[in-house]
Amino acid sequence: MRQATRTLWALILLTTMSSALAEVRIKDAWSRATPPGIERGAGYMTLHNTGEQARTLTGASATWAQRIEIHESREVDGQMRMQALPDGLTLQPGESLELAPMGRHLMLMGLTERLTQGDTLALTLEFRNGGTLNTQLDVRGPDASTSQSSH
Ligand SMILES: [Cu+2]
Repeated sequence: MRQATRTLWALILLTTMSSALAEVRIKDAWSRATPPGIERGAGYMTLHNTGEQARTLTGASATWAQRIEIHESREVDGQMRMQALPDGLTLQPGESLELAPMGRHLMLMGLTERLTQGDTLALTLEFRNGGTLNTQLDVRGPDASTSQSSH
């Protein structure tokens, strides 16, 4: 009996830890179509924390990419460089954060399929403490940029 109770608690804990984060809203998640033979892409979106606790995006996963990292592009001595942000991105309560070309992005690595304009790709965002959020990336044309989105 006691063993069964313990198992039940473990299950409840697991369920709680992997719960969907309803208080983080995702808007306008998209990516660019990839040319043939290119196994990398970038994902962009706007995140908004409607909750009362800070939330930290630590990564993402998808069936169509081997690995997804959080990166930041910045200009160093006139050249664009990318670096991984292993600590993730923290959203304070009420804060919005934009992942956009030339800035922070999700680096989609080891693509197992070509990203084709018009596709909608399922993506799971991962947050510190086990929260996840399912969203979808709309694949736009190879020249798409933030300014031509959603208007
Ligand atoms: Cu990158």
